[in-house]
Amino acid sequence: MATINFTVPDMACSACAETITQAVQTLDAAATVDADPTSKAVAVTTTETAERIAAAITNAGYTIQ
Ligand SMILES: [Cu+2]
Repeated sequence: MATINFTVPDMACSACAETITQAVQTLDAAATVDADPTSKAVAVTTTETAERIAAAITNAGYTIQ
């Protein structure tokens, strides 16, 4: 498994972090997601590709920087 790091500037609060976590875990139920609204950092440990994780986050309504 690889850890993929994203920056999501419009992740404003813990609810946003939870939404992003759920979106990623809908794609990969085994993924570990560390989403921090303060630093805007999302670290995903997954067997999925970065492209598919990015699409899940984007489809949840967030923009990746
Ligand atoms: Cu929020």
